[in-house]
Amino acid sequence: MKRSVSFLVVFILVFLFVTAGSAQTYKPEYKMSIVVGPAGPWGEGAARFAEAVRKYTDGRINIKPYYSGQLFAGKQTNEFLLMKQGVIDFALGSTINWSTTVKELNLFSMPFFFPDYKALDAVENGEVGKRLFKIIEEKGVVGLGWAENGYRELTNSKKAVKRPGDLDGLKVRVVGSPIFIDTFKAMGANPVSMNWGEALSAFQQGTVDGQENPVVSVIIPNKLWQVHKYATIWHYAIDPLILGVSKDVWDGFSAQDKEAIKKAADETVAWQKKGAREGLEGSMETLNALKKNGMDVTVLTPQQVKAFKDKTRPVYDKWAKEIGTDLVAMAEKEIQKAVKGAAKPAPKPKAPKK
Ligand code: X2X
Repeated sequence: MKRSVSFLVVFILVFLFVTAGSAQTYKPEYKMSIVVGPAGPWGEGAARFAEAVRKYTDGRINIKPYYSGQLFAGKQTNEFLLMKQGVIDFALGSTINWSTTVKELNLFSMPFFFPDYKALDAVENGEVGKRLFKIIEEKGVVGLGWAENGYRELTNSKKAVKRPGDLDGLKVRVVGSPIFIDTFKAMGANPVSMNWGEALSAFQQGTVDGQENPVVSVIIPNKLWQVHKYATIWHYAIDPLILGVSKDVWDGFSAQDKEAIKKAADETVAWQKKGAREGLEGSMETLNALKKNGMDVTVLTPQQVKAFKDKTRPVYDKWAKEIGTDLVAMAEKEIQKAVKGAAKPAPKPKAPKK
């Protein structure tokens, strides 16, 4: 009798040990942070990701997107820290907002640094992108993919901005990341840092004159033509998004669920990037949408861009040191390669064999 009792106890203990090792204790809801609202490719990308994860994990992982910065109580530059601390589980987050914690991410905010999307993709998908994901992982966030807010363009309520002198005294709202203050000061403007959550009412009240954000992801969904008549298309900085998950949360998922999440992430970022670039890779359709809504749109010529770029040279010098000159040099090499590759004439077709 005694023997069978102890046998039973051992059996129960072994059973508990084995099941504790394999059973995943998942949260009923994983919180996902998004700075902007649900409209546009940024917000829609988050919803699609949550949906795809639910589908591919057969409902085991339930992600809820929290829009308009609800999870960080206004201060968008806190997003990364809150992920690290486990307050936020997932985010489709801007590299700008994370750059106050991860200084290397300022690479993307370097003024007039990325000439086109090909160059950006080459950097994200190459050694630099891998290094950046390694850095963020060491700081507590696993990167699942590169998505995009887009090239940041200027809008304002006062005048058409075509040359550096046009920015003199213009009050421009920027994100609370110091490189933006440096860049706009260098170009002669009067930058004011402000969270996105307060920016829309500041535009309405006219407490600032302008702002800078991408056309498809922010200017159109927020109908900024209602507050700003002038737009300057100058591609002065790019804003990649990272689809990320808190490392502690990630480590708690089973191998099978990690695969499912990766699949959902790959699909989401491909769709999202395409959406953020819609109409901006050569066609004027998207800019016409701004004009139709009454905006005065100036697309700067390469010479006009150069005048602004020259002004920001000291910003480049200062921030290359902050980011790490080796990382900046690596990115520059990849950019040059991408630009040259694109300029190369297509190889001649081989003569058919006789
Ligand atoms: O605050 C902004 O300008 C925004 C929405 O683009 C970012 O989150 C970086």
